[in-house]
Order: sequence, then structure tokens, then C-alpha cells
Amino acid sequence: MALLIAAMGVLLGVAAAPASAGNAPVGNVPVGPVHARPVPKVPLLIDGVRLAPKEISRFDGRPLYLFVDQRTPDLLVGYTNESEAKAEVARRDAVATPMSAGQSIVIYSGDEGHDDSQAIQSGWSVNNLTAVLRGCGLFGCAGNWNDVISSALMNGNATFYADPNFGGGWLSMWGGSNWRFNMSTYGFDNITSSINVWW
Ligand SMILES: [Ca+2]
Repeated sequence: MALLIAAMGVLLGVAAAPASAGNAPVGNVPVGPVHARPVPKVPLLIDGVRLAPKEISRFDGRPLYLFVDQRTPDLLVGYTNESEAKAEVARRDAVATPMSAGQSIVIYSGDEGHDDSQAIQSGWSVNNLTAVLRGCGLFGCAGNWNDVISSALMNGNATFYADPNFGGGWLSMWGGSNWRFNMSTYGFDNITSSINVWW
């Protein structure tokens, strides 16, 4: 009997694993006040000052508002003031090639477009990626999309937010035309909790 119970426990443990994995903060890389910010792989231009990637630690504990232009993908531009960042994005958007209807981006849970994927059309946004399940099959889902986006394929513009409801620091990827990148390049791996694919 004891053996049987032990065996059942093992079975239950195996069966329960995917559900608990789905609820756990998978890959939760906080950008809150007490945590070090992930180091991007490209140089920075923060508030107009050029910095080496590791110098992003200067801004640990406060949100950064970042964007990357596909034409200069090896430079992470950022602001400490959100209004200034929004003004810069709007300025660039004003001179951009008009978007066409039906553009979309694809988000992936793995690097280089691997693992779970989800397309999001331009004009749509998700205010809380915890609500969107991923990796679903006959036996349920592997989890949700919160804090797991590791790469994206962009045909459109998108802003990735660290917090739900388009809050916290953000990374705006601008001018996407068949552009695939890893979020880790820009220090934003496994961070996104809400997303806006804007048009
Ligand atoms: Ca997050």
C-alpha cells in the first residue's frame, strides 16, 4: 500500500508539474527597485549620452523608456523621462512610411523564433499577457505569455511593457519590416507583461 501511495504521489507530481509551471513567474526578471537590470548586448544612448551596455546598471531601480529603430538595430536609445521618450517616438512616427492594414508581429517564448509563438495584428494590444495561454495542445497549455517573450518577428511597430496595463519601463521596436530579434539583445528578455502593436 505504501508503495502504491508513493507511486501515486510520483504520478500526481508529474501530472501537476505543467499546471504549477504555468502559474509560476516563469523567467520573471524583475526591473523593480531592488533588482539589477539585465545588460543589453548593444551600446546605449540614454538621455543623449552614449554608454557601454553594462552602464545600464546606472539606472537600476528606475524605469527606462527605450526604443530601437530597425535601421539602427545596434543602438538602444532610451530616456529616463517617459514624456520625452513618447515625444521622440511620435517624432519618428511622423516621418515614417505609412503602415498597411494586416501587418502583424509574432512573439516567441524562445530565442531566434523558437518554441511557442503567437501572432498579434497591428492595431491590437494585450493589457495583461497572463491572460493569454501558450503552448496549448490536447493535454492543456504549457503556460501563459507573461514574462516569457524572448524573441519577435516584426512586420509593424510594437511596444513591449515590463508591467501589465502598459506600465513600467518599456521597449518600443520601431519600423519593423520582417525584422527578427532576440529580446536579450536589448536587455528585455522574459520581462514583457503587456504589449501594444500600434499602427
Ligand atoms: Ca513583467
